[in-house]
Amino acid sequence: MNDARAKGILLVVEEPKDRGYSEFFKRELEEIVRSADLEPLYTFECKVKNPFYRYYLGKGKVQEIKDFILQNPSTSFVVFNIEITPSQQRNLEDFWQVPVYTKNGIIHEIFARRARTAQGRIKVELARLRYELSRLSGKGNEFSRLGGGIGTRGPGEQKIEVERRKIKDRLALLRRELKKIQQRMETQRVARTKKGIPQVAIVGYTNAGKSTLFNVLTKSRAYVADKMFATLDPAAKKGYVPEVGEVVFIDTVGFIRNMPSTIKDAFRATLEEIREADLVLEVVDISDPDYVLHLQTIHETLREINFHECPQIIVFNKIDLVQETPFIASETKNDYPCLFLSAKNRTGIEELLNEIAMRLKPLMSHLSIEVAYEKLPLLEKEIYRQGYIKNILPKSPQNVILECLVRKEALSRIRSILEPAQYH
Ligand SMILES: Nc1nc2c(ncn2[C@@H]2O[C@H](COP(=O)(O)OP(=O)(O)OP(=O)(O)O)[C@@H](O)[C@H]2O)c(=O)[nH]1
Ligand SMILES: [Mg+2]
Repeated sequence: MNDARAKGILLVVEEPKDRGYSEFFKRELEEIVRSADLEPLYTFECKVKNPFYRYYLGKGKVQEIKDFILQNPSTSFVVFNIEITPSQQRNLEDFWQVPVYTKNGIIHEIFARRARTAQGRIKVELARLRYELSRLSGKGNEFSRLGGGIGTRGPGEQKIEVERRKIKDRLALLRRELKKIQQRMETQRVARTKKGIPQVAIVGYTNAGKSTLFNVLTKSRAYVADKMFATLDPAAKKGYVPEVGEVVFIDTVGFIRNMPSTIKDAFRATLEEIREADLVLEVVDISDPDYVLHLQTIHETLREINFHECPQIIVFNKIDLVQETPFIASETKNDYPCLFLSAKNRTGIEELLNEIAMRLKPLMSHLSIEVAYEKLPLLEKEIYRQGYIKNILPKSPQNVILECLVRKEALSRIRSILEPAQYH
């Protein structure tokens, strides 16, 4: 099955600002390439202080790669972990005679393939067009050089202008479409919050197991895959937490370090949805050698959307893949509570539910209500939507005492069922 995958060279360039991260970039690029259904054949690493104009890389390196391609005719692409200009890309393609990609280009491609809903598709196209537009600006400079003397508009520049206009028109159309869809979604979201059900957002690095955990907690079947960015559209579904009652869990798009800014912008709104959450579960793949970096990325991203102060639980997932439970330093955890589990094997889920319950309980009020038997069914129904009944005790032939836990925001509705005097 995998034999049909195109094989290619990974080029990991370490720029001075990224010193020391090349191993991480290498693993990340490999994973991104695999997620795009391509196969890494060989990885070249190089340090570049000052990029060269023509090929970005020095002549020696360009030739070394050319020799490798000649000796390995199955090489069908080269991918860079950094951005190079469109002209450098073309020059290299001419010299190596294989397509040249960049990491950001591939990420846009993966997002384009994964988007399922109308909203997801529009966001991905918006991101891709913005990316193309940014590259066109580079192209414009290069074309204008061909365009003759100072002050004249060369033919290249005019062509670029037409392309740029086309992209801008399409961008405007897509933005309008997206706005319409988002207004619809906003209504649904408001309805959800109004109901007063606690919300728990599941966030984390891509491929950490967020959707797997979401499925376990909500007993549903969101798309799970051993690929990066399997989830693009946030999913929200109800689950049940003991002593709290119904809780809405929100599955989200995965984070990645150095996410292309175009994609980040497109999905910022999606991520901002989690700002309604009462609690965040940060899912981390403990079996990944880079889990500490992943955790940092999550914290940085939450800070970017100004959401780092929300109560959080760190969930170290895939514990089944490690021999020993590692010691986690407190600065790594940011002092948040943490626990270890396997979403796939469903071990540690009960402990997680207890921890969630502990964090959500302060949102709930304990009530002890004396109520007439005939009002009980109506009240029970309301409470089960908003919380949890702990006990029903007979008080008199007409009345019972109902002990329950209800979300604070829901108190007014319960009040409207009862007479205020009966409510303690
Ligand atoms: N061994 C093991 N594998 C797991 C566990 N949880 C999830 N996985 C696997 O990890 C892969 C990624 O899982 P997903 O749930 O799709 O991850 P995600 O975080 O939603 O990924 P994106 O949506 O791409 O960001 C899948 O192959 C899962 O089967 C676990 O506890 N143990
Ligand atoms: Mg997912």
